[in-house]
Amino acid sequence: MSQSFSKVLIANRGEIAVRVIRACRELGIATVAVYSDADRESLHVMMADEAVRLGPPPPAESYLAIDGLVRAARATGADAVHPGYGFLAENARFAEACAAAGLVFVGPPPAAIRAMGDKVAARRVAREARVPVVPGTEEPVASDAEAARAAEQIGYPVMIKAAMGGGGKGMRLVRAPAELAAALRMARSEAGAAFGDVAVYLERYLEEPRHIEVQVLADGHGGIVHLGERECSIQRRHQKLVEESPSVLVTPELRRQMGAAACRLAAAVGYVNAGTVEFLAGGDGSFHFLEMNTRLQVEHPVTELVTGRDLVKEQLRLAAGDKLGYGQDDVVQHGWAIECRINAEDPFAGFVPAPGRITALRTPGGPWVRDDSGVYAGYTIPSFYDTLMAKLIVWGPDRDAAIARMSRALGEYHVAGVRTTIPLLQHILRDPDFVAGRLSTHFVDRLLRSDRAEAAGRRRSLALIAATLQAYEQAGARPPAPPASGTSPWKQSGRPGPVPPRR
Ligand code: MV4
Repeated sequence: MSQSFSKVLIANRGEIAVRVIRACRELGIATVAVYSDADRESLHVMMADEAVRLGPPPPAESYLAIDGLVRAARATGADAVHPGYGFLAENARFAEACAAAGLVFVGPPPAAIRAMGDKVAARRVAREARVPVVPGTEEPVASDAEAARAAEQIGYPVMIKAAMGGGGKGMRLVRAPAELAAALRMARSEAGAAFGDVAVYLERYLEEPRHIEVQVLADGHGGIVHLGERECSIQRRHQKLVEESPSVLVTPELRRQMGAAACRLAAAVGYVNAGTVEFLAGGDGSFHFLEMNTRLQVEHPVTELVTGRDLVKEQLRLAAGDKLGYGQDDVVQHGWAIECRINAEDPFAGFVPAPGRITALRTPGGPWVRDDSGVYAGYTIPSFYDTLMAKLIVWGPDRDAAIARMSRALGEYHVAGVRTTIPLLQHILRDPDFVAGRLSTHFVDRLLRSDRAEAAGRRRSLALIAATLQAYEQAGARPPAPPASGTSPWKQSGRPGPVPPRR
């Protein structure tokens, strides 16, 4: 490394803070953890070389408090700040505050964060870079009449999206002109409450897309490569459950096209560091730009396992001003990797968050099994943050081998004291459609439709998950929304859902 860091402050918590600490330790870089009062006993605090208290548990008073984080970095003599994902990772003002304090922000330039945070601006950059975008408006729609004209031109069904949104929050599907005005009103009000900006735009609604994203790495010297794709279609309410790389849908030619498009976008926006370009892909080889995530992603390990490259070390190197040092031809994908997110949520109670004390824990091992966890036996999962406990990632020479290995590893995972999503993950891994690679963004909803689950016969617990979910959805309109922590305040979805019935 040209000018490596001597100490890095990690402005995050949980498994991703642990992940960054591990990379730093291997590089001989000292680490500073930060923690809220709810995280005194957290694994990232125990693993870092030193730790600084931020404040009370609410994110606004701890992990989102820019001044406190910058002060902690200055006080400990850190020379760089890694934001992880969520919290302040995509906050341009935080990146600027770091720079103003003489700290290197381990992420892209503030201008790139800003441009990609504004979805209308991001679509413009993509169009200008000849990246296929979903047909839609080039500007936010100013009035109902303008929206109606635009929708006719785009063709129904259309999707209303918040200009400053992302990640699926504040979206509204409109199937017919008669529904448009009411949907616009709702979308604007949701966007205003969640993002502080009522601007919305329209896109053509793609019916059964797959969510495929491309990992890019860019240095500050004109070097840009992509590290292939991740298939992220297996999700529930915009929370991914299972991710894999490569994608069964992506041929070498499609990979070349999507990769080149992602690199063109990164170049056009002046990107430096690791970033992810999200696409919706059809089964016919078509793909359309959705948004760019200007951070390290939760699911980055599947890319690491198939490319053999440590993305956090790459981030640190690139932030220090290094050149990539290799080109696209040097990037090779080998074998197949799958990640399962293990959340402390009760799948038998409408996926209600299940914080509490982990009384016993046995984690899987064996060849090509990786457990990226933020917890330990005896640890109490606090209720203030998101429910992600751990990520289980496996590698195999091909998809079938990776699926078999993941099933085996999930079977070895024992968590006592809190409910987890492991039972649902087991069902997904055994599902005939999943095994055959028939994936779409509707996969989990379909799996959890009670009739389908009941038809699964011997898979009794799947029927139970589906039935309890249905009961919760009927009782409370919707099960509790995932907690908003881990997202920036302007990405939060406003108020939480109704409290589900107790069993
Ligand atoms: C769409 C779409 C269909 N058509 N846009 C959801 C997350 C956000 N980033 C965008 N999302 C979608 N945008 C158009 N024009 C369908 C989704 C979508 C989705 C996308 C990726 C993964 C899961 C999803 C689940 C439901 C809807």
